[in-house]
Amino acid sequence: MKTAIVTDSTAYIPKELRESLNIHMIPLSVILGGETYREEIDITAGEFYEEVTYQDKLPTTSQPPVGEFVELFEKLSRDYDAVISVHLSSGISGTYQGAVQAAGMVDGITVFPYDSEISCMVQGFYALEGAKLAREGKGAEEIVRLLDEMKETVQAYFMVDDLAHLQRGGRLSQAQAIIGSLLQVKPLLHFVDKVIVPFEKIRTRKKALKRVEGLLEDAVKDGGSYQASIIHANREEEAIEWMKELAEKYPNVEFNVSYFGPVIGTHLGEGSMGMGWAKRLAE
Ligand code: MYR
Repeated sequence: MKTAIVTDSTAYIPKELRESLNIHMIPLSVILGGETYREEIDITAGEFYEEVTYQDKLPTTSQPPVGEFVELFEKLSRDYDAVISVHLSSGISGTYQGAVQAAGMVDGITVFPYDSEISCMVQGFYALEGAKLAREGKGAEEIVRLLDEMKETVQAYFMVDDLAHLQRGGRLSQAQAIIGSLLQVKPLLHFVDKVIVPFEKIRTRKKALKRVEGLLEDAVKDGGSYQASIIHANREEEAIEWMKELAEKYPNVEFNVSYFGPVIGTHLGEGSMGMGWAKRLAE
């Protein structure tokens, strides 16, 4: 059985890595200054964070059209028996639902839409591990089972400089009053049941990062083999510094630095920083 792996642009897997593992990508779009850009294709993260500062109107985002999923799945049906389509959390975007709809519209290939219940490089971990398992010849159902197993070990925490972006985009699932009380602090955020909720109120960025390190330390103390990604919104230097510090302390964790690209950056704002990790399945 030949299984293809698809993910969407919000995994922000670098193009070369995607290509080396044969991961197919469907882009979400950002609407900026009246123009629609498919992220990772028409606009880079760097271009987005620069351009956004010149615009009076704040950007918005949109999910891929269902037709694009249908087209891709049909193309894949020529060479594959199955496809696992890994997407950002269904609680924050209709992208996963688009894959589900398209799955019911194509013949000749079995589509397994997969809700990562998260986004960014942590979603990327599912696509990367899935692609490695597919390369080893594992069947789609087995891969989905293993990804579900990995899900038990996934954690991610992030902080934003200004909660107003999340509030405006309607992606913070709490009563307005609670959000209001959080506007004065820098809460750590995380996903619970597919949606973003505050994890803890923390006053400073430094303390928030320390707290995330503590959560990582707890999670990886079994000595297993983990991968972690530090994810930043136009704060690469800070992210690299943090990664170097952590890499020295946690040798059983393989770290990388990734980014909040245009679509996720629209909802989090520049300056956001986070980290996510998962226990490894395959080498
Ligand atoms: C759409 O228009 O469908 C895209 C909506 C994207 C919402 C993004 C909300 C923030 C997600 C933060 C992910 C952090 C992962 C560590």
